[in-house]
Amino acid sequence: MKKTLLASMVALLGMSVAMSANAEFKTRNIRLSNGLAQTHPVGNGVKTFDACVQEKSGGKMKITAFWSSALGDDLQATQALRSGVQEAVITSSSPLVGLVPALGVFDLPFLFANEKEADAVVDGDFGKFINEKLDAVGLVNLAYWENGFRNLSNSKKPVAKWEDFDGMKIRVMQNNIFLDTFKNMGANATPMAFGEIFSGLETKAIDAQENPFVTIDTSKFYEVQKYISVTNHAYTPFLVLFSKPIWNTYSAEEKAALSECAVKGRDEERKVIRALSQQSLAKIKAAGLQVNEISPEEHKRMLSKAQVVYDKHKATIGPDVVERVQKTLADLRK
Ligand code: TK8
Repeated sequence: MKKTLLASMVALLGMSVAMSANAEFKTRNIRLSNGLAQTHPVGNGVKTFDACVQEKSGGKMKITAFWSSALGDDLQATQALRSGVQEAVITSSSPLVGLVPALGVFDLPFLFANEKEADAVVDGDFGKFINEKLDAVGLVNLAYWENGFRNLSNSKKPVAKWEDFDGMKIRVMQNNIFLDTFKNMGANATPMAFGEIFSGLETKAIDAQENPFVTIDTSKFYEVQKYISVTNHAYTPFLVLFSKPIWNTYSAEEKAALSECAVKGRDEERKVIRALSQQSLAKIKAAGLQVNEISPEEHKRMLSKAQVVYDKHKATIGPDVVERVQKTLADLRK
């Protein structure tokens, strides 16, 4: 008798401890949108992110993801966050330069040499410095995830040097730096939302697009393209953005859970995308696309050709921002 009483007292105590932890959490259904297909490694990251917030909140918070631009493109979804009608989006930084000009720093061609450098910059002080600018326009950036180094695909001809871009109709992100980079190479660049690429390529409204191998694979662009060039011309990160007006209504525990879990999701997403990249390239090859490498000399030529883009856009990005990233990179390269 005494033993059962004690056991039930212990059980009750356990329940109340669990309840007080969960009392800081309300029922929250977080709608998170994305332009990618769910099969992209961002899907793995979101799964980890969701499992983590569910665990921390005792099942009260959960993430409902919408894929393939189902809730609008990157910029539309971001605006919905700013006005507090949607909780979260995973977006490329590039279409948001109109809101935060400093984000243009990530569009500068050939800025990062490798993923390690990119991680150190975005996960470090420079990333925090950019986050403050996002915060000022109503966006809480929970973490930087990987989109990856971008490569050019097209349906026209092999591209191995900048002159080959000549006259090519290429889709670029809605961003002046990308527009200028490709115009400077001689291409006929058109800004377009991500969700319109596949049909644009299929109907030949555009000849070319540029994205990492994993995106070309999971969004099936290889079905409507013939050539791919390993240009690695830019590394544009993903931002995991949360609506600040909604964020402000959350408890400290809820905020902490989201911040910590977005980082867990990031680690998973980066692991999966890096393991998949070469497999995606192999799949693209197996689908019949011709792969063209860019020689190191040509890479150098492209980089020097791109210098005018740096000069032209430094003022709009913010000279302090460009100098800051260059200083950070110089320190890393010491
Ligand atoms: C997906 C986009 C995509 C980006 C682009 O919504 O637009 O080309 O690289 O990943 O954010």
